[in-house]
Amino acid sequence: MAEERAYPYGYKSIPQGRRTLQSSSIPSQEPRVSNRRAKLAKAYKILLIGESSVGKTTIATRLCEDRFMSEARQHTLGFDMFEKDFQVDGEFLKVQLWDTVGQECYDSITTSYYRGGAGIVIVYDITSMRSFEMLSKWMGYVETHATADVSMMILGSKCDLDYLREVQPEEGQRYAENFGIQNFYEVSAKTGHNVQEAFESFFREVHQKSQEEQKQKQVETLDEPTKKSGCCGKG
Ligand SMILES: Nc1nc2c(ncn2[C@@H]2O[C@H](COP(=O)(O)OP(=O)(O)OP(=O)(O)O)[C@@H](O)[C@H]2O)c(=O)[nH]1
Ligand SMILES: [Mg+2]
Repeated sequence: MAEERAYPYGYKSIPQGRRTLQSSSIPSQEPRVSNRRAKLAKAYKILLIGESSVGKTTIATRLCEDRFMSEARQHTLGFDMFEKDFQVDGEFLKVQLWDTVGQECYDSITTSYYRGGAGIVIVYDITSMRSFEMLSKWMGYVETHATADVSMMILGSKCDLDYLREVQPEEGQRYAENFGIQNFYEVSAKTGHNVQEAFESFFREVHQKSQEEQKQKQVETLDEPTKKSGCCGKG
């Protein structure tokens, strides 16, 4: 059930939790918030990708609803969107977590949803070497469809099942490092281990990158008249 949370500055609440979306109603651009909310919360679209059954929906449910989904599960049909509010360095952020289906028959549909994504989280299952080997397929999609400087995180899921482990933590860490990805964590949606920590660190990176880009744009705008004066023979 969606959680209601009190906010300061007289701004009542943002409902959190999951919304199942019809593919026709899914915006492919950056998430929009109302003007009033926009002043208070910056919104980011984050995509969750990875092979089927690695635990993407279960991780999103743990993060946004703080519960573990039971064994009686279903493959995600189309897309689910989870919403979560975060506070980073005193600023309120609204995060839309797009949980995509991992089944291969949906591969061509999901590609359009990379547009407008500020961050991408790729999940593999530490008890499945195959899901780890398939990271290269997902990295390929990211390279093809996402913006070049998109923030990324890699998660090794189900770390409570250590006795079934097929992928060592160092292998995951090395893989992430090879791609220059700083945020790598092993998590368990069952126990909640590392879930909050991983996403908090990732959202901080996403937010900082966005702020740096904004500053850069301001500098470029300020530079503009100087360049023009150069054209008049003074520069
Ligand atoms: N023990 C354990 N089981 C988990 C964990 N996370 C997910 N699972 C189980 O793994 C199964 C698959 O989880 P899902 O979240 O449905 O996987 P998915 O990646 O969303 O799969 P698709 O929607 O088909 O792409 C479920 O039975 C979950 O209960 C975990 O941290 N520990
Ligand atoms: Mg799912």
